[in-house]
Amino acid sequence: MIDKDKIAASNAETEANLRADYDALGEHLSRRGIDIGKIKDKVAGYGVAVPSWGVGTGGTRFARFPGAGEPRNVFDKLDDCGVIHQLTGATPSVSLHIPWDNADPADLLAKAEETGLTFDAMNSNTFQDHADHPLSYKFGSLSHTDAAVRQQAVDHNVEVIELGRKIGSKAITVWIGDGSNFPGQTNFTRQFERYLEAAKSIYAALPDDWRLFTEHKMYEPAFYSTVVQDWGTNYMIAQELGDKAYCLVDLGHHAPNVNIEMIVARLIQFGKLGGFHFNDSKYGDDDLDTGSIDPYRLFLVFNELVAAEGVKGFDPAHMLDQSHNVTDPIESLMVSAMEVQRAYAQALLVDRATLEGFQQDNDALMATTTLKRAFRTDVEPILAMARLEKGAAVDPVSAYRASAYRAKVAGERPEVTSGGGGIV
Ligand SMILES: [Mn+2]
Repeated sequence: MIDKDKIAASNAETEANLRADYDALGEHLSRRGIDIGKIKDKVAGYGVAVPSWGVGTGGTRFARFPGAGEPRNVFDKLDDCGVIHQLTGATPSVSLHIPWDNADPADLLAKAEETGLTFDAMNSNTFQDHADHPLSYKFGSLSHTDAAVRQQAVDHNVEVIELGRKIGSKAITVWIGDGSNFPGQTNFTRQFERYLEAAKSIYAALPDDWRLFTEHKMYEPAFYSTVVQDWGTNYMIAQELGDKAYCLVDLGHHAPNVNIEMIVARLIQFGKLGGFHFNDSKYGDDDLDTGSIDPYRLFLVFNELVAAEGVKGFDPAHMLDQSHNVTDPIESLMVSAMEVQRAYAQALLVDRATLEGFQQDNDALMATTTLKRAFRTDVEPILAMARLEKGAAVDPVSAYRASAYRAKVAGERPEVTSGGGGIV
């Protein structure tokens, strides 16, 4: 973790300027009838989970270039995640991925306490073979033609739930790579029937206070057809399974130009929005940093979420899911967490009563201008003040660089040579 005095020293340099900016923004917002303190309190209470796999350097299908001081195991990952939360105050939980993060639950809990973190949704993995699984997932997992492979995949998911139960998690996210690469390779209907039957077996193992999130993705690794390819299929799954089953929306898992915020609205309307994997994309499932390409879309998603606040049972999980090839993953995850917070703060500024009036009057121009006005407001002083007040860093990236944390862990963690390509 980073020395608290170093964070305080970093904050002292900018505190006076921040207070002046915050007061000026407060005055501006009060003219719009908005209490800046209320917005700041909501932002301060907001958290997004960090994916354990996000703190390692990712890669592409072509190569992976390891970074200095990469985490060697789940405990190193939790140290890195602890630093992200320490500096941003925005990432209180971690989403684990099994088998990558398999460890003794008591040791995981001890490390979580040491780093000030809790565990968010668990993630299972049947898109690659496991050393201790005798059968291969090459031709699928939950939808495989062989019942023994399906059972092996179900058993794995049940084990992940069991581990999650011991460490305080309350949800499991299931994403599978099942599909096909050739027309005719599979029977779409039979394959989906097999998937549903297997998913029902996982659902049956869910504790009463747990939720099951299924995650859709248009393509990859299957390039012709994918079993859970879009939100429509995902919604059918959630409907078939029951009340504890919800849809997870990964922003990168849609065709270009798809109206994701509208999908979010539909899932909210029918009580099936389970949560998010935030990231950004230009072409496909690029796993780029959240808000790095299309911050307006992120804002529009949050506009739907803020509009739904207070709806009974509305409690989507918020997680980041991105891959870092050219940046220090800790820096990318800090910036992304702040981008998510920024979109939330901007969405809180939308004048909803006025917007509704323009919608009712079919005043398209003024309706969209109302949204834009909130989006254009620079809310950085609100975010920074929320961080300052909770002892996090006003400028997390500067404080992180000044701490030399990466150089320190690089000395303790020998560089891992790449075992091959692929996003890991
Ligand atoms: Mn995802």
